[in-house]
Amino acid sequence: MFEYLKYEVNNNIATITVNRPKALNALSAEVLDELFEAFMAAENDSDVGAVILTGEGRAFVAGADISQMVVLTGIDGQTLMKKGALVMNHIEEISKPVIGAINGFALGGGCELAMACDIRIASVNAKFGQPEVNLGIIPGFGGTQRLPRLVGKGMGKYLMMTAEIINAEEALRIGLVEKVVAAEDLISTCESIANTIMGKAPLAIKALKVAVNQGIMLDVKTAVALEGEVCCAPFCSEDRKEGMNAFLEKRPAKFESK
Ligand code: CO8
Repeated sequence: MFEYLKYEVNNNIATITVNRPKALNALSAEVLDELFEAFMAAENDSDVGAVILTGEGRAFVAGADISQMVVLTGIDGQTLMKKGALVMNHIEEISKPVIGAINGFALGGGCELAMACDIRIASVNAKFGQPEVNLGIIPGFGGTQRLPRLVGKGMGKYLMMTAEIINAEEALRIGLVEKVVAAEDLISTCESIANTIMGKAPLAIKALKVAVNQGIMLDVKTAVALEGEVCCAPFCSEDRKEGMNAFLEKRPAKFESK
């Protein structure tokens, strides 16, 4: 189905693995196209309740493909930037939870890809950074915006201006990742988190994503009004009745609606 990705669905979890290990999974235009298609497939598959995104070998993704970018004109560069930004937005906006399993280098476009995920779990071997200024460019797949939103303006500028590569513990300390685990536990930890989330009401998870992703770009008052609008769908669902009745009846809830 894909040349540069592995795509597997097991137990309602779609695992997407960037599979170009000889180039440390660098994001060529072709890989970006396939990522868009793979996330579209996961979104459209009613058997899929969550997505795990990871990389094959010793990298998550070591960035946009420098050997492809080196020959681009300014206009071609803009086209690539738009493609990358579109893919990251698409990943962020799908209705299902996306967990980044960061197994190794997550640099440049790779760190931007990780930041498009809802939740990031890092292996102790993971390394993060935005080294674009070393190449005479700046992050172009959303990094200048998502990094400060995750780690703060000062730390975001520090990382982007110095191009410093940080380890998983430092990424955890600054809030770039949510957990750090042993390499051998990475996928099972992500699967366990995916299963936990899939046990909740899907409409609530979907609404949460919209409220957080869209609300964070607004002033608080407007964002709270958005939260009020977005919470209507889960509140009006059968799952709300089920969840509340289950609590009162002291039994686990069984959610049905998608
Ligand atoms: N692009 C293309 N090939 C890469 C990339 C990359 N980003 N990263 C690694 N590779 C290749 C290497 O060229 C090498 O290939 P080969 O074996 O054919 O020589 C292979 O992967 C293995 O890499 P190394 O031998 O360098 O492995 P090391 O363990 O010595 O080093 C590093 C690992 C530290 C990860 C090193 O490879 C490195 O620094 N890579 C580049 C990291 C980087 O600068 N990333 C940012 C790229 S720019 C970007 O992502 C911007 C996105 C938005 C741009 C929008 C504008 C259009």
